[in-house]
Amino acid sequence: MVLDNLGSSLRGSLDKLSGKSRVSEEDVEEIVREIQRSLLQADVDTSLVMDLSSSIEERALEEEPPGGTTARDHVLSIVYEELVDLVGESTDLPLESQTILLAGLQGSGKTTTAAKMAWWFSKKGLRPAVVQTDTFRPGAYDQAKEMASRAEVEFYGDPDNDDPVDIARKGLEETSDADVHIVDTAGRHALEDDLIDEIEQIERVVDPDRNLLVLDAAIGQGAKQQAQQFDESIGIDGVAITKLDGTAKGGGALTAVNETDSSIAFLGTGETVQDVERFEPNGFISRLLGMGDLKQLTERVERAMEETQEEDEDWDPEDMLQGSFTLKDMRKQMNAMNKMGPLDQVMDMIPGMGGGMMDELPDDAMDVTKDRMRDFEVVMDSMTEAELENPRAIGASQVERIARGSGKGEERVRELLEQHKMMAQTLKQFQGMGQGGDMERMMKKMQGGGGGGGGGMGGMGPFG
Ligand SMILES: Nc1nc2c(ncn2[C@@H]2O[C@H](COP(=O)(O)OP(=O)(O)OP(=O)(O)O)[C@@H](O)[C@H]2O)c(=O)[nH]1
Ligand SMILES: [Mg+2]
Repeated sequence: MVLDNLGSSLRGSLDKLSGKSRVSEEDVEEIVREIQRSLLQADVDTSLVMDLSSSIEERALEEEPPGGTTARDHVLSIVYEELVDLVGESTDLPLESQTILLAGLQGSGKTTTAAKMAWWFSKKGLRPAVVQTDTFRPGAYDQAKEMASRAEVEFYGDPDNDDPVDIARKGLEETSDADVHIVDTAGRHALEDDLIDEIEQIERVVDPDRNLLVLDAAIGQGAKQQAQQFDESIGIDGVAITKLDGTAKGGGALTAVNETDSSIAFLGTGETVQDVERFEPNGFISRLLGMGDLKQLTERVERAMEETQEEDEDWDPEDMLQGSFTLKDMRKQMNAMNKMGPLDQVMDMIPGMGGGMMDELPDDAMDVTKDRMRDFEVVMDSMTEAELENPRAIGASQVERIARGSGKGEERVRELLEQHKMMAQTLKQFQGMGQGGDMERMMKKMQGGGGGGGGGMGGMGPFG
């Protein structure tokens, strides 16, 4: 994941501020150094890094922390705002009829992203179609067709036609019933004139509402030039960053976004059509800083619920964000999680478990965690309704009974209670961020005010 170690290294320095009411110049310098190191390691453009760190430094030293805010929270909220500002807003994608053209180098993930985006739009109630115009790579047609069928969306391609422009034209005609047309194009190993010619011609015929550049997260500083060239030829409105599930650093993609004055639209986090997320700057940075990303998590839980028909009349993930977080909520979350994709991705979104925590785990920790979750299930099965609803009331004698009943040992039972407490606490912090704990409203508010410099969000005490 992008800037993976930023969260953990930064939290280290920030923790040193705990208990202090003022930050010293030294403190700020150390924090800024950590940020610089992480960003540069992640291949973010040097001048961007310098701009960012100097504004953090300036603000941390000059701005007065709002009353009652600790030094740590004050600095954290500045870092947060500046990082949100760096990654920028999410590309505007209205949920309406539109045509989207995908561009990018060979293997960047265009075809996969086309199917993922189509799947995403279909989940939003629109009717998408994928049009495959790649006549360059043998197998492109079959691959795109296969992926579109996995996404359960309409598909057009023609393996017998070797004119991509003609395919594009016919594709739009043949799929005219669809609302959202996603046009996939061929890639080349480098930006050659014939690729540029081809995509310009397709662009003219397709007349897209949006052009998205698909970039592999592994692309380093080279992203800048590539982005510039595509921007010059067809104009880039947004970027889809793929393969964020790998070890890639992703900073190059951030640089490309800044270079083209565009924004990030989607993040690809795996090979299947469901491994896609709409980019959300606030959630993204929260996750990066190890604050968890509740909105994404809620969305994934909802999806997982729908898919497994487990939709439970009594349970709405939103409730969890509003009021009390019971062991039942935690169990639902765990159940859904198994259907939500790779555990480490999901973990990243859980408040208190994200970011650095994953880095610190040994390689086989994920399996251990899976075992632990299974144990937690068994432990919960040995609890009464009342205990599940109000775990705080569970005392030593109950722990003993539950341990005996589940055969899992008292330590496991306590671990579960600990874990629940931690999650509940972090949720509370998030609730505190909005007035009246309204998560949706808070997110909107933050999106409206975030990144605007000044102290827009600082006053809300988001980390208090
Ligand atoms: N792990 C992972 N793999 C991905 C992701 N997106 C794409 N891939 C893989 O990357 C490889 C290339 O993806 P494609 O979608 O075929 O890329 P493309 O840009 O269409 O490639 P060309 O058509 O040859 O230019 C495939 O093996 C995909 O499965 C992602 O988000 N995560
Ligand atoms: Mg392709």
